[in-house]
Amino acid sequence: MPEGLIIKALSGYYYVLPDAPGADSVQCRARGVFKIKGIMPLVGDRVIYETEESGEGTVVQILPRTSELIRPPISNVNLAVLIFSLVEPDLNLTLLDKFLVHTESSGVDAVICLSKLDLLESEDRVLSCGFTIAEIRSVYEQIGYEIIPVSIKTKEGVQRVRDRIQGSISVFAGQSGVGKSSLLNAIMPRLQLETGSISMRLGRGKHTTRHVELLPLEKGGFVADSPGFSQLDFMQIEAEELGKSFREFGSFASDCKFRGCLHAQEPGCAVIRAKQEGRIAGHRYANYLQFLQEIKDRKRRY
Ligand SMILES: Nc1nc2c(ncn2[C@@H]2O[C@H](COP(=O)(O)OP(=O)(O)OP(=O)(O)O)[C@@H](O)[C@H]2O)c(=O)[nH]1
Ligand SMILES: [Mg+2]
Ligand SMILES: [Zn+2]
Repeated sequence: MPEGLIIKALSGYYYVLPDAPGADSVQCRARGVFKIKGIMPLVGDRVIYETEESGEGTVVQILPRTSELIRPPISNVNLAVLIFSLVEPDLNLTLLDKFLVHTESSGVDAVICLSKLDLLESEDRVLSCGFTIAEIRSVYEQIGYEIIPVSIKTKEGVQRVRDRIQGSISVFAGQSGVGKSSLLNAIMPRLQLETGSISMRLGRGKHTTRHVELLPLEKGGFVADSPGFSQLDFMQIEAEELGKSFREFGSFASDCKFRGCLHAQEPGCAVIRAKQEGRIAGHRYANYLQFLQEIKDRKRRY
């Protein structure tokens, strides 16, 4: 039976791109057994499928996944391109840190694009989050994240993003209206993905993109556009795991006095000490504490 890649999922159908070069995607249903087992095929899944005479197919097996993201729902990506606009909507560092927890805990590398650079009258402007671009860069680059300021108007950063995603399987993720589809159009003008405007009243996008879809890149690899979202809750991560998703905590956490230290108020916590010494950014630590509380509150609800 042939193998292929799910490039789109829509209304109960999975669109499987056969491995054979030049072939069109096959519209497939999934075997009922997946539902019973509680495993649903995801965009990004490599699958084995069979075709019927009608030309439609059935997904019969999902091959093991190398990674799995919940938001956006996609498997087997090795890079998440997190798009955060500097303004319209305003940059939200708490949401960014939450996304980073999600990618870290899923074992997916992340690049951060700061979009709509052209809308800032000066790059030195202090943003509503209280930082300048230079300050944000300094914090996140030190942790080990690549930061790419971009604009589809001036084309700044576009080539850098194009180079970065070349050859890999990546997904563009971020809030609605930050410019994910616009940036993809700038990278590959032939795509002509639909883009939307920002609601003046709400100051955010209108969910123009409705589904996750993998798009083949010209020189190899795939990139997925995805619908924007504003909420991200911690459905799977445990309190003990959270600290591991903050890359910069790692080198300090091994010096904490207690094993299983949650870096909240434990005596002899090396992470708290590092924060006091300015070696961990204050807002990152504050977000850590907020997420820890959210995880504890979630547990209490069940
Ligand atoms: N000035 C400026 N506007 C931009 C830029 N990038 C995107 N926009 C505008 O932002 C609006 C939203 O862009 P989209 O590409 O639809 O945003 P999206 O992230 O795909 O949104 P969803 O599909 O709803 O998740 C559109 O009006 C774009 O023209 C940019 O670099 N500069
Ligand atoms: Mg879009
Ligand atoms: Zn600690």
